[in-house]
Parts: sequence; C-alpha cells; structure tokens
Amino acid sequence: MINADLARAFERIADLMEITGGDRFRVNSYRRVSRTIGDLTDDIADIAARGKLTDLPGVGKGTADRIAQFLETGTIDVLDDLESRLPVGLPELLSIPGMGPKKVAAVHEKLGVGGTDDLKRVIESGELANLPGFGETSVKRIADGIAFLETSGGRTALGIAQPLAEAQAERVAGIRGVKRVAVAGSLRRGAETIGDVDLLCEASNGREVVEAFVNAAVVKRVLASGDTKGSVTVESPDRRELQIDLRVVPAESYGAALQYFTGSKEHNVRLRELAVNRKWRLNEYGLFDGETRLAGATEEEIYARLGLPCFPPELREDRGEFEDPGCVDDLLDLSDIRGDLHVHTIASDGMATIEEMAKAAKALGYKYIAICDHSKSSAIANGLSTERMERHIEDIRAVERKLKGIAVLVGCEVDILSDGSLDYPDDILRECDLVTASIHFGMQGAKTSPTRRTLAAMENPYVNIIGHPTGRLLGQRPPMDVDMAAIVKGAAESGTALEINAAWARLDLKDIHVRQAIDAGAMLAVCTDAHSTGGLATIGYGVTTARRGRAAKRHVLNARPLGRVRQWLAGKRDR
Ligand code: DGT
Ligand code: CA
Ligand code: CA
Ligand code: ZN
Repeated sequence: MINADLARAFERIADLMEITGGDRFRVNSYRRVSRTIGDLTDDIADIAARGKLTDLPGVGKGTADRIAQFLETGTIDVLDDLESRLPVGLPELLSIPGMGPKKVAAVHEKLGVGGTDDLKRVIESGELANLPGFGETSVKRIADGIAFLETSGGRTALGIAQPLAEAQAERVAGIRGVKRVAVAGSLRRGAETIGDVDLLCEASNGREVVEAFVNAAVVKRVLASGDTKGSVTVESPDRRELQIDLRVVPAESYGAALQYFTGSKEHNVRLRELAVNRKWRLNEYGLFDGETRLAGATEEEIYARLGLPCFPPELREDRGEFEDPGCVDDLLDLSDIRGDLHVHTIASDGMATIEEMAKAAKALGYKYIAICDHSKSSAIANGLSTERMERHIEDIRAVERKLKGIAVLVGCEVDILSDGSLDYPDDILRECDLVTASIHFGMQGAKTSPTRRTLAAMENPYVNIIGHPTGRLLGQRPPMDVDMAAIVKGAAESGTALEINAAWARLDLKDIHVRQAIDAGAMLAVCTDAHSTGGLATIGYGVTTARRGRAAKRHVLNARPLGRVRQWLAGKRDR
C-alpha cells in the first residue's frame, strides 16, 4: 500500500511549512491528514479510484487533488516547492529534542545551518549560545538531544518494523518451494525496537529461494546470498534502511531453528545450559543426545524435553521466566481486553466523534470505552475549557444512552501542571466516571520534579490512571527523569493505575517498568490513546508490552468486566 508514503509526504509538508513560518491552522490540517491516511486500513488508491477521498475526515477538495497528484506522479507540487527552497537536512532538525520550528528557522536564517552536522558545529563554536532566544540551558538541551538521537539510532520502532516484516514474510511465502515462513528474532519477541528482521522458512531448494529473496524490486542492497541464508535491506518509512535476514531450513529442524533465531541470546544461553546439564546438545538443528535426535521439528517438543512450558516469545529474555515458568498459564492475552480506557475525539485533537469511537470499540468486541479528551492547558491539542468539558460530558452521556451493547464512560485526560496541580477543578473531575492524569509539558526544567508532580496527582481521589507515565517518544524524546520506584509505590498505595500506553511510539510504561509496577502491587491499564477509530487496533502493542512484563489478566484493570472496573474506581473515591 502506498498509504505510508503518502502519509509521510503530508507530514513532511507540515514540517517544512512550520519551519517557514506557515499558517498554524494549515500546518495542523496537513498533520491531521497525514495521520488519517497513516491510520487507514483501506488502500488510499482504491478510495481515490472510487472517488471517495473527500469522505475522509479532514480531506477537502484541495487535499483530495494533492492526494490524486501524488498517486499519479509520486510527488506533490506544494512539497516540491517547499523542498526546493530549503536544505534537505532541515526537517530532521525538528526531531532533535529542544528544537522547535522557530528554532530551526532561526539557526537556518541566522547561522546558515542546513543539517545536524552544521548544528553540532555551531554548538561547539559557541555561536548558538550567542544567538538570541537560545542561551546556555537551551543549547545544552539541544546537545543532549543530538547525543540521544545518535545513541538510539540504528534501531527501528516495533510499529514500523512489524508491517514491513509481515510484507516480506508474505513475499517469501510466495517463492516457489517455500512450505512455510515465520518471523523470528526481536520482532517475534515484541521488543520495542528492532535491530534487524529475522525470517525463517522451510524449503528444500535453498539456493533458489535465497536467489528469489534477494532479487526483488523492493530490495535496496544485497548484503549476503548463499545456499541457506540471504540478507538484504529494504527502505523503511523512518528513512532508515532495514535489514532483513532469511534462513532456509529443512522440516526436521524447523522448530529448533525457530527457537534459536527467536532468541533472545540470553534466553538461549540459559536453555542450552539446561541441555548441557543433562549431557545433551542444543543448537539450531535440534536437541541431541550423542547422535540421537531428541527433538527439533517443533519448539514445543524442545521445551517439553527440557521440562519447560513452551514460553511465549515475549517472555524469552531471561528476565525471570526460568524462575517462574508458571506465569505462562495466566499471562495476559489480547482476547482478555474488554475495553479501552483512553481515547480522544474531535472534541480535542482526535479525528472521530464520540459515537464513531464507541461503535468502532463495539466492533472490536469491547464492552466499554472511556472518552478521555485533553484538558484546557493542552492548547495545541485543542484541550477543552471547563465550559466545553461540561457540554462534552452531556454529549458523552447522550451517546451512552443511545448505543446498546457498549458502555461509554465519561473520562478526561487532565493535564498535570508544572506545580503538580491539576488542570480541572475537582467539581469537573467528580462528574467523570474515570480520570486519566498526564504530564504533557514542562517535562524538563519545571521547578517541581516530574516524580513529585505525578505523586501529587495520585493524591487526588478522582485520578484513576496516570497516562504515559514517563512521557518518552521512541527515538524522539527521552523519558522524563522519574523515580520509577517511587511512582509504582505511590500508585499501589493510592489505588491509582499506571497506563501502558499502547501507541508504538510510546510503549509507556515499558516492559521492565510493567514488571516493577506489578511487583509493587500497582494496577495497570493497557490503553491505546487512540486519536482515530483505526488507532484502537494498536492495543496489541500494549498487550505485548504487558506480556513482556509477565502481566496476568488480574493485573490489568481493563481485562475486568465493567462492574468490577466501576467497583475498583469507586474504591479510591470511597477511601
Ligand atoms: P535485534 O536484531 O538486535 O533486535 O535482536 P535479535 O534478538 O533479533 O538478534 P539477532 O538478529 O542478532 O539474532 C537473532 C537471534 O539469533 C537472537 O535473538 C538469538 C540468536 N543468536 C544470534 N547470535 C547468537 C549467539 O551468538 N548465541 C546464541 N545463543 N544465539 C544467538
Ligand atoms: Ca534481529
Ligand atoms: Ca539478524
Ligand atoms: Zn496524553
């Protein structure tokens, strides 16, 4: 599908317009269109062919023309025009923490900076600190931001790698002689970022399969090509090349190879030790006692021979699974999720109405959904004033009365302000069925630390969930400097849940923090923070993250039926 390319083109227009000081309203509308297209499940080319582009939210006649132009020519006039006026390295400066559009424009105009290398140069020479609007602290933040990007570079977010890997697996499945294909490696384990994609297939004509794998239009570079192994790169939407490794194995060692190449390396080392203790040998070809093959065709038989359950891939990190093999029995499963407790609507910065979000949730089989739009201080996200929120509450209640088969809860995502107070008075919060409190600004440098702000928010009897507790954006923004031990303890003591935000750019809490929260006795909530109906589908990334933290159904609020959710919410108010 061309959707991702098109979404990127619109995003780039928005970036470049913002740098050139373009109208904020137009910039936002380009961003919204980018997100709409990125979230579509249908091919945009089909929608265009049916003449239905203007049915998409936020897409008017002008935008539809631009989409059509892109589908026809692979580019958009507005984009070409903006690009011809600016150095190519400029938009990437926007991804540096501490560099907003105004700052990018300033360094470009005043110091002739055209990319990251230039920026590093003017930081070192001291020119940047002398530029009005910058100063020592701001320059230090930018320098830290560059260092952060450089160290997090080279890895691709799970949410970007996953669709690419699936497409490549499907391609391999179509090669002559291939019997079955599996995705292995860190991707199968659901790690938040992926170094490279590992594919495995069963076939007896290895050389031919590998040749077909490396000789394809999508392949950017061929790194290796042999009888049983091929390695290539393909282009990825984050403008990095992503490496794809393929191994071809025979049926009798398919399970052993899948186990071996799923890893992790640490997990495999532990497993091999268990084999060696029994005087056996375990490798990618099978489990052997001398020359006798004990197992190898399936993963299950290998684990069973070693007296272990076949650990779900998410657990295979040697982070406690060998000590607690029983945890596989009641591990949280996607099908356990009964509702989404954090979604946005057009009332703030979402793209669908309350009713559309509720119906989409119902279509997923959910029993409830909580509408949590932004509060007034999140002005960029069109946060609701107290008055607008009062009307919004009525609107949500009206949809709740109208729809059958799904409960629509009144919620909000209230900002935790710089001093730790909340952005709505208790009178409003009391009206809500559920309150999520999040930090969106002042992540660094506020007088009150993010830990103290979060703990203060938890003290409010109406706050039920802390949204995206560390505020990180993978590859873009480091987590806030929070004391996680204090947060999980505070959550457990106050009866406040911690969110596992399922957006793949967030995954916040992350896996190890999930475990930390469970060990402290804190409740979890796996939520999508969806801004569109399509966004609800990202719940799987959150469930994967929860599983990596060995979360069971009982640890997760929205794995409970509505009655018990309400009971739990009431528990804090009644204290
Ligand atoms: P990545 O690609 O950095 O996100 O992480 P992985 O886990 O996908 O690592 P990768 O692609 O280097 O290798 C795939 C799997 O192959 C890895 O998870 C376990 C296995 N493997 C690779 N090298 C070794 C090794 O030296 N020893 C053992 N026991 N297993 C290995
Ligand atoms: Ca890998
Ligand atoms: Ca690999
Ligand atoms: Zn938020």
